[in-house]
Amino acid sequence: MDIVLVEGDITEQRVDAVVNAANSSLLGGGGVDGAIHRRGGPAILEECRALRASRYAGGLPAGQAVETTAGRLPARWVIHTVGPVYSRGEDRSHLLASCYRESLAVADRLGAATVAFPAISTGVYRWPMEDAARIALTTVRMTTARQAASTVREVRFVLFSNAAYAAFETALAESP
Ligand code: AR6
Repeated sequence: MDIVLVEGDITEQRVDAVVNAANSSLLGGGGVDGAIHRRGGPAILEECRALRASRYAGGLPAGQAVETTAGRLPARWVIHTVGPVYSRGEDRSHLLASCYRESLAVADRLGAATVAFPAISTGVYRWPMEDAARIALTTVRMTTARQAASTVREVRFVLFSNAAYAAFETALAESP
């Protein structure tokens, strides 16, 4: 399994699955979520609404993941996951780690070979980039090491700024 870092826009990635840093409502928002819905078109929101009306009437809890179509994106699926809001008073790293783990489990169930992740929780949810990068890389490495039979062959982190890319590059070099 390869881990690849790119600086760019996740909506332009030709991959099997694009992970969305959504919120519990699943009904869209700003940041990467807004970009995915804008570029992917209304088919994604339609499936999100159906999920809210069935499996996730109370919203998708933080740390969990669920797939929809990718609409007009150059991908097959969008995997929506809800990152935790950063808190100085409470350690919520297990929820951030869970986003990566659960998204990879969904990708494996779908049979995806390539998966693109944004830096979950590092925008509106204010998680410090260096710490988020360390959690992301450690979790992806641990998860894929445990699931040797997974269909996932490439995990691509798509970083939206030079600073985000640099933080992931450092964390990649340091991660066990
Ligand atoms: N491609 C890749 N990364 C992006 C893109 C893009 N097109 N756009 C933004 N980022 P955020 P969160 C980066 O705020 O912190 C939404 O309103 C961005 O620079 O999208 O998990 C949801 O609906 C940052 O590093 O997600 C939720 O309400 C990272 O993606 C809430 O924001 C994540 O920033 C979720 O907050």
